Amino acid sequence: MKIVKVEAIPFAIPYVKPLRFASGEVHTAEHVLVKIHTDDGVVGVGEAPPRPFTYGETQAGIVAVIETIFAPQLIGLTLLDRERAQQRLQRTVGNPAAKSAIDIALWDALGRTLNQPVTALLGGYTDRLRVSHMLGFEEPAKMVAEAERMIETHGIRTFKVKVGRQPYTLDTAVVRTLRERFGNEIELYVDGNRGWSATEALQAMREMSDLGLSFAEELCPADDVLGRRWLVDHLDISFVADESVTTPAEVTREILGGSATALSIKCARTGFTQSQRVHHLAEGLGLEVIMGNQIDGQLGTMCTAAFGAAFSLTSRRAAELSNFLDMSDDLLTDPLEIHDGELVVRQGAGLSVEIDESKLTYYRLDQ
Ligand code: MUC
Ligand code: MG
Repeated sequence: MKIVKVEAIPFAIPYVKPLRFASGEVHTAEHVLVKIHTDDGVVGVGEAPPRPFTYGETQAGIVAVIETIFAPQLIGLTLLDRERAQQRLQRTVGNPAAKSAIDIALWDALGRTLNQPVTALLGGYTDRLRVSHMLGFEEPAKMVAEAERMIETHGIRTFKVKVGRQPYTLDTAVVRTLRERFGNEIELYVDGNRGWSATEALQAMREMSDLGLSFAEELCPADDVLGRRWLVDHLDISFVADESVTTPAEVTREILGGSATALSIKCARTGFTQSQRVHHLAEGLGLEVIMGNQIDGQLGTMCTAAFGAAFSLTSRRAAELSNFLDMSDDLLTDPLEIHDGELVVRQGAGLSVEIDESKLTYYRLDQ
C-alpha cells in the first residue's frame, strides 16, 4: 500500500460543441490525468480540469505543482496515511483541482487494494443519482432543442440554465421559453457565474418570479460582500454558493455571513476528503446541497456520482453529471451512460473505471 510513483499526464479532447457561461467558455477538455502507483502494483486514477477563470489553475501549472511539490511529499506514505497526505497537500495554498485529483486517485487506489467500491467506503447510501443537465449560452432555440434532446434521449428532467449576461433579459427570455415549452414537466434553476451585479440579479429574479425556479447560484460575486448579502436577503428561493466555497472555511464564512443558503459540492475542487468535510458541515448547518459539475470528463463525472450516491443529503437533488455527453471522446474503456434520467454508480473496486491506454496515448500531450 506504499505510494511509489505519482504521474501527472496532460491530455486534450475536443468538445463537439463548446460550453459558454458568464465567467468563461470551454472548447477542449485540456485536463490532467493523475495516476498513483503503489509498491504492490495497484494504480489509482483521478482527473484534474483546470479552470483558470475560476481558481487560477492551468494545465501546465497542475502538472508542475504535482511533479515538483505533491509527488515528492506523497512518495513513501501508505494509502492509509490519509490525514498526513491531506496535511502535506494543504501546506501549498490554492491548486484545488490538482490536490483533488491526487486525493481521488488515493481513494481509488485504496478501493482497488481493499477490493471495495469507493462509494461504499464513503457512505454507500444509494447506487444511483438523478441527473441535472447544464445548458450553456446559445441561441434560445438551440437551448430548447438541447433540453428536448436530453429529455428524449436520456430522460433528464432537471436543467441548470446559465445566466449572467447583459442585458439580463437575454437570459430571462430563455428561462421563460424553457418553462413555457416544457411546463412543470421539468425542474429549472439558474447559475450566474458572478456575471450580474446584485441589483441586476434581483431585477432578473423578480422578472422570473413566476417561473418556479428551485435555486439561484452565484448570481453576483461573493466579493461584493454587502451587495451579495442584500441580494440573498431579498430572494425567496435558496441561493447556492459554488465557486465562492472551495474550502470548509469558505463555506462557514459565506453561510454565516448571509451570502448563501445552499452549497454546490464539486469533487473536482474538494476531492473526496475535503468534500466529506464540506458535506458534514452542510449537514450540521442544515443546508441543501447540489452535486455540481466542473465541466468534468467521464472519470470526474464518476467521482461526482460516487460521492453523491454515498450520502442521503447529496443524493436528494439531481446531480450535474451530463456535460461529458458533449465531448467528442473520452478515456474510459467502458463509457458512462445516462438512462431514464439516472446515472448508476458502478459497484466494482475503487471507482470502477479503467483507462483505455490506447486512447490516452492518442490524446496525451507529453509524448
Ligand atoms: C458551474 O456550476 O459553475 C462553470 C465553470 C466551472 O468551473 O464550473 C462550471 C459550472
Ligand atoms: Mg456554478
